[in-house]
Amino acid sequence: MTKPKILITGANGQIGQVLSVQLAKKYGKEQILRTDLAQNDDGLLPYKSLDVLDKSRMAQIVEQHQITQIYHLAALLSASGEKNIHKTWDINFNGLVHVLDVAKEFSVDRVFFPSSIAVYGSGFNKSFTAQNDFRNPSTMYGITKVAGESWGNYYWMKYGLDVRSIRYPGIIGYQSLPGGGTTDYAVDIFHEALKSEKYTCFLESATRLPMIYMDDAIRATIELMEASTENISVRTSYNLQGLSFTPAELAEEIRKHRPNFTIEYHPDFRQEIAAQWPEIMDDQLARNDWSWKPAFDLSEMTKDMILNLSKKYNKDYVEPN
Ligand code: AKB
Repeated sequence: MTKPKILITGANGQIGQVLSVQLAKKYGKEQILRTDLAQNDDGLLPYKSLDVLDKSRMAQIVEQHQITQIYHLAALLSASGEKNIHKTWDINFNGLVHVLDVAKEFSVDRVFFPSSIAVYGSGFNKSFTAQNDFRNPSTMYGITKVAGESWGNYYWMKYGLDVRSIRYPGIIGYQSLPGGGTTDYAVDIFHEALKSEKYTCFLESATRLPMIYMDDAIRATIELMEASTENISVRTSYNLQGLSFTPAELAEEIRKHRPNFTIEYHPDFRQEIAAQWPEIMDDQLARNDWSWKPAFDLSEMTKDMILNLSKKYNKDYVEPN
């Protein structure tokens, strides 16, 4: 099988940074083209500046580099998206439409588009959210994801464009920082646990949300993109479940490694967003169709985060008793 030539948009974001490295390891760095808004990059992997709203430049890059797969990650997240809803619609929705049009025009083989748990909002079963449960998003970010899922499905049905998607839970990793999301607390808390041993959480202690460790999220994404076309039964977006916990449960787990760690709760507007999202996702279809199975539970994820961030912040790592 020939190696894909991959374009990544939003490559400097939380997922993009880690996914680019993983794709380069898998296919070779000459097969990857990272893009984002910044003019220049660190030069370690091929990079070009690209604003996803500039459709003609996107088309030029796809044609010139003979791109065969696009991972379209550029987006504003749920919390920052609420601060400028028109800009959020523009970047998240029109950016995706540009990708779909360009992919269709230049016969790109496969497109990956991340959706999110934010497609749910009210009137659904929070404690075990089915793939096709009612989607009535409460944020502009969620609205762009619901619309985007339908557009991906439409391009598949009408034009045979092979668009694949995952509804990501909150993603936790030590390699990169999130920005502007409601689930960001679950990364920030680890950095603060290592730096100052205390954290002020912007969600209430009992707010349970679906999350996933970065390694699992990246593996899921690549497994989905590598699955045979005939195995893909969902063309909107697959529910994906890694683990679920509350801020209080996470703090308790962190205390096993950092016994002096303390947490306070000062919920802000993000609490209202989180309160309307699922607690646990039913991801049976991902398990059936492309054998999805998460590897990290709360204790393994916490251990790996603390281990890696201890190195970053020059702290000793001590195994809990
Ligand atoms: C956010 O919090 O906005 C994202 C998401 C769950 O889609 N991490």
